[in-house]
Amino acid sequence: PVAQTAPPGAASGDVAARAAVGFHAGYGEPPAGRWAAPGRANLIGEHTDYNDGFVLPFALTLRTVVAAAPQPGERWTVRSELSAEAVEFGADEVDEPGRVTGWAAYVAGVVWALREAGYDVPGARLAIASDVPVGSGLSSSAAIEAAVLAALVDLGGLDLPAEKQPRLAQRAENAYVGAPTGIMDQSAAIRCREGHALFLDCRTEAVEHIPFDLDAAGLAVLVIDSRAPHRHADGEYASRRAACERAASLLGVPALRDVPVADLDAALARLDDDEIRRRVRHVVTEDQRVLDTVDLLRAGRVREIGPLLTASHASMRDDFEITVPEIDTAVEAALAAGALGARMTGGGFGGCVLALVDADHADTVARAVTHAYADRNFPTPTHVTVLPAPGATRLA
Ligand code: GAF
Repeated sequence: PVAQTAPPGAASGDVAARAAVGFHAGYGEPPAGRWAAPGRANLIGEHTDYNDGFVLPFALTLRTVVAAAPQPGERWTVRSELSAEAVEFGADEVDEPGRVTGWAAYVAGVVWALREAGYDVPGARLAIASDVPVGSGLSSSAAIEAAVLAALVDLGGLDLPAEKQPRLAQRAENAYVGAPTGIMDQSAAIRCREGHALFLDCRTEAVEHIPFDLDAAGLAVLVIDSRAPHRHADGEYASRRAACERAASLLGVPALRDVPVADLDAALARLDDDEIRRRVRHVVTEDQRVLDTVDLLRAGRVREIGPLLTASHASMRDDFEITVPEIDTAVEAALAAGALGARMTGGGFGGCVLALVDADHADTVARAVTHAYADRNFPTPTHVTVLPAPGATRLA
């Protein structure tokens, strides 16, 4: 298959080298180490995580690298290749969510969440470089959180095993940055394994690494950046989450995960609002599609997951109403050009589409999407072919 490349617009050169160079240029000495965490694509299971349900993301080889070294006292200094200015904060600023804003809030949020959980966080200097595009729905924020967390845990010798790290990174995102997201993205950035998708039960946080061997099946996953601007994504995300919580309470269950798909019709009959009914139908059927996808992958029947991906997209479009015209166009064009399945990946209202394709057909599908965009005067989409990569790690 086609090798994965950095997206257009990304800084050139190896991201790990860029982080080290940025550290040296900013602080006048080499870093003590470098820690990397990936962006993610979600194969299937959208808006199920905060309903205590199931998700199946995999990590990308696009990643964020943090070069870091300790510094005395409770002080943190952060540099990013995206900004000329360093951001510096001490314990006082960090202990009051809202004092550190912008991209540095993801770093301060991790320091804050660690301190709140009782960890003695080492002061540190950090320099960040990233190949994960920002605002494309590939979870650049979780990649920063996971890489910073890995760095601070190592530098401070903190007793925080990988399986406990996603909740802490999620807390940084929810309570410090202020985005009411679920646990999927942080879990993917931290716990994914190369060559596998991460089957995660978002209630228990139990994981199973499911072999996702695209090469062996002669397949590829094409990730197409719709380039659609995120339209009111934050408010819409929060309102979907609130609707799901309301539905669970109307149905008298802790979360929509507790509505078995066999009882769906009976549950829907108890709800009198059509919009709420459609939201519930998406979540309950999406959980089942994750389980069905996992069964097929366990049986090595990768080609056969295509219709489940496409059904997931239809459910997001019609029932959860989180897609936009650019996204639907990309999915339709990919399918018309022979993709085995295609769906939006991530929170929605823009972002990326993933298409499962025969490896030797990837370029044809990508070209078909580009043509469909041109016909509708949408901006030219970009695409990469991806392979399942490992989660957060310390680099040699
Ligand atoms: C975003 C959120 F961050 C995730 O927690 C998840 O809810 C996803 O949207 C939708 O599946 O990526």
